[in-house]
Amino acid sequence: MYTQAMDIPGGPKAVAPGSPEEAAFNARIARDEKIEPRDWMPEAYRKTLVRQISQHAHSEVVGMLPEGNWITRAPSLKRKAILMAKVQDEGGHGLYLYAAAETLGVSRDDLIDALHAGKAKYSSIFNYAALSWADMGAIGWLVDGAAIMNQIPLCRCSYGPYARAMIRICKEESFHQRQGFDIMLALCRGTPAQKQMAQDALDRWWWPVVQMFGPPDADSVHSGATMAWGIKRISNDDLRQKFIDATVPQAELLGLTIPDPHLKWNGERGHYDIGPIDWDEFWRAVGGDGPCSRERIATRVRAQEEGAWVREAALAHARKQAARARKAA
Ligand code: BYC
Repeated sequence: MYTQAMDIPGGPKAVAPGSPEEAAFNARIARDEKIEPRDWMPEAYRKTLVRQISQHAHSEVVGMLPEGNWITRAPSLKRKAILMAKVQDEGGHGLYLYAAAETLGVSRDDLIDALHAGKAKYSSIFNYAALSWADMGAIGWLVDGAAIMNQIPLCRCSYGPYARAMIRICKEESFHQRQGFDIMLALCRGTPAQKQMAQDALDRWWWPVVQMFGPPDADSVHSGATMAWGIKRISNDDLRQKFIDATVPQAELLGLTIPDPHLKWNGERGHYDIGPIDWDEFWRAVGGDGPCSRERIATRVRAQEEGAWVREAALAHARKQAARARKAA
């Protein structure tokens, strides 16, 4: 599989700025070539990739939790099977991404320990509770919709293993988005109480999803470097705008109202204008003080502890297989 962990002995060498290695790296970035794990790369490039890819991996596995809570309460066998498949996909995305991060010389155990110690970030959006079945629709439609918007440009990221992982992830995310929209459509075509459930879910998820694209460009500390390196291709504000422009007509089709009294088409700009975003709320969620932040980490830590026997059994099995193969040889 294309994101298998690769060993890079010793890691990248430290090279003085302006060195021939750095000039060659910059030229490759300018030619839009992929950087691969064994290629020379500036330490800051490697570090920023580890930061972004590991945060992304953590978001996928923490993102399994709000939906995982609803598997036993899905309204039909079909919806249950679809939701289970989606949550399993997210676990898979986490695995591709941890494997991509490992190609940069970090260990998965260390990354997961940092998440469980509350030192690593994951997407702010997963600090919110999923209160009703309509939230499964809203998460798929809006959260996965925002994720696709953010992740399609990452398929062209300059770091090969991340870009290749993103291609597969985006294919799966588009199924996730469509299943969410399908849940919303079923509710909106249902009874008035079901439509109200869909509206209530939109009311609660809208602003956290708008925040999910990250701080405004003026406050985005990493964008300058990551855009120059071809990691990020489109800025936080531009992606947010694209998402809003694409989503407003979808809400109209559903017959739902976006909870923003300032939302208005601006013919001059050719975009929707929106009301002010509550950035204090965003930073509280990012800083571990969101409505479900503590519960999410506690659940992850418990899952890791309760799964220890599975990891031990898998390792014992692998050791036995290896011993058998050695004997046969
Ligand atoms: N939440 O300089 P900035 C999914 C942090 S999973 C938390 O703009 P950057 C799904 C940022 O890390 C989707 N923190 O940063 C899964 C930085 O802090 P540090 C997850 C955030 O990296 C299951 C600081 O704020 N997607 O879709 O240039 C079910 C300054 O920000 C957030 C990805 O991870 C946030 N929302 O841009 C359903 C995509 N935003 O690191 C769905 C990959 C910002 O200095 N990541 N921060 O401590 C990215 O594209 C970029 O990292 C971001 C942020 C756009 C998120």
